[in-house]
Amino acid sequence: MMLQSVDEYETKLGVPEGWTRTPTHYCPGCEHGILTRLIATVIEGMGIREKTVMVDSVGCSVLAYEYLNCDHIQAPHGRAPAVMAGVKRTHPELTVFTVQGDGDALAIGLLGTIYAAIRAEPVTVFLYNNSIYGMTGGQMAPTTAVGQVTTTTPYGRDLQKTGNPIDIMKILSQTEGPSYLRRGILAPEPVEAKHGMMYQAKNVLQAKKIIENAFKVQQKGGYSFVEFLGTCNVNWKMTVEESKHFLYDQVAKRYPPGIFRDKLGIEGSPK
Ligand SMILES: Cc1ncc(C[n+]2csc(CCOP(=O)(O)OP(=O)(O)O)c2C)c(N)n1
Ligand code: SF4
Ligand SMILES: [Mg+2]
Repeated sequence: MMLQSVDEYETKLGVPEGWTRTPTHYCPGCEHGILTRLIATVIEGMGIREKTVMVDSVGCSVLAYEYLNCDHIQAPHGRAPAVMAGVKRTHPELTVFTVQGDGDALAIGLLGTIYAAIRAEPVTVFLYNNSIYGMTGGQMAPTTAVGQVTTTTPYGRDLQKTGNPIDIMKILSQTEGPSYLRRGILAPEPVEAKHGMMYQAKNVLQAKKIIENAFKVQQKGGYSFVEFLGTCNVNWKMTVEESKHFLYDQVAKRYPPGIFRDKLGIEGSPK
């Protein structure tokens, strides 16, 4: 199906109730937009828009307050988990979530991230891991690969100077608090086909299901943390196509997708 304009696309595929139709600032080819749109679709599907609060963090996800028509509070620089806990404790009937970048959640915000998990706050974190500080121009993040060139590691990330990259699934798996720990991929997968390169949407569709699962876990009183792998073609200095290959060939090998904890058996047997 080839659609020519945004209006034609929205007429055919529909506009989620929670989508404001504001043109987004995301760079073309970035999955931040996919994530925001999927969250809007899931919120509509679950009928929770008027009882949902998004805590906006910092990084390219922050402007979701312009795009998602639910309630918002801003808590930049790693403070989202603490603010989510406050909102949820005072309003347990609400669905409370954040979208944080790897810089926000795993650098300045790592302590807040870990303690919210340890306390098993019934809230939901969606982490957008693009291995870099996207919004501020491509500095090294805690998830940047050893050897990866960024604006602050022009000769490649040096293990001796900066240590190993953080794997948040491994860290949170050491704590008893979380009910749902999941890693997924937001980008369509490039595959060789008979007439050239094609993109499979399988993981994008699965990402929608994972978002729904995370909210369901929260509704059952559990803490859910989802790490989504995404690209930042602009700061990786790649074409959109190269960035999808890099994500699947390199990043997803270092951070394999899967279920790391599923206490409530939301995806099958409890784990
Ligand atoms: C105290 C302070 N430190 C740093 C910044 C700059 N800052 C804004 S967003 C950001 C990093 C964003 O990276 P990430 O969280 O990975 O999100 P992304 O844009 O990659 O999705 C930084 C360092 C700031 N505004 N204030
Ligand atoms: S700077 Fe990177 S992460 Fe931010 S919108 Fe652009 S491509 Fe996406
Ligand atoms: Mg980032």
